[in-house]
Amino acid sequence: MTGSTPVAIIMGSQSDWATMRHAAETLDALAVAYDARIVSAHRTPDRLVSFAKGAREAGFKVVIAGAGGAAHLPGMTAAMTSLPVFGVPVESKALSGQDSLLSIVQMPAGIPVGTLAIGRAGAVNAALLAAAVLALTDEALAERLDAWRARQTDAVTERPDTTAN
Ligand code: RP5
Repeated sequence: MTGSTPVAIIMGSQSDWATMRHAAETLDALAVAYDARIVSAHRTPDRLVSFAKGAREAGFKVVIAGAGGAAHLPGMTAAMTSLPVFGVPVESKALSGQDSLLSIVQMPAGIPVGTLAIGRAGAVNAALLAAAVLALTDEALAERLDAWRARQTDAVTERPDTTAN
């Protein structure tokens, strides 16, 4: 962890990387530095406490936390840091991520987690939100974010390719 790395991407398990890599790739596209780490609320609780309590001092500005199932990671992280925490519900096998979503979104008043959509869309949007927060004080990043969105707009064709499946 270094002071020049503004975003922490944490996830509960290696198995979450298939989803959370989309957050990482989006930050790569915006040239935003991040540190991706496995931090499990259940299996490595001491690692979670150490990470969350030290996140601000470590120089992070925003935390993206992805977890699935009984997904306590984003909420517990938010309980131990006042940095913005964006939660990504990972699509679970048993309940298709509905368990993850409800675990993350329904925080009691006082400890906020900005909860995104289930799966890849949530991971991409968490990265875009993190970038938008950082862009409040970084004009060059604001321009890269605008350019990213303009490219997305340009990529939408007027009509569907009717030969595609
Ligand atoms: C959660 O349990 C993780 O966030 C992951 O989504 C889920 C399953 O973990 P594994 O059993 O695949 O390691 O803590």
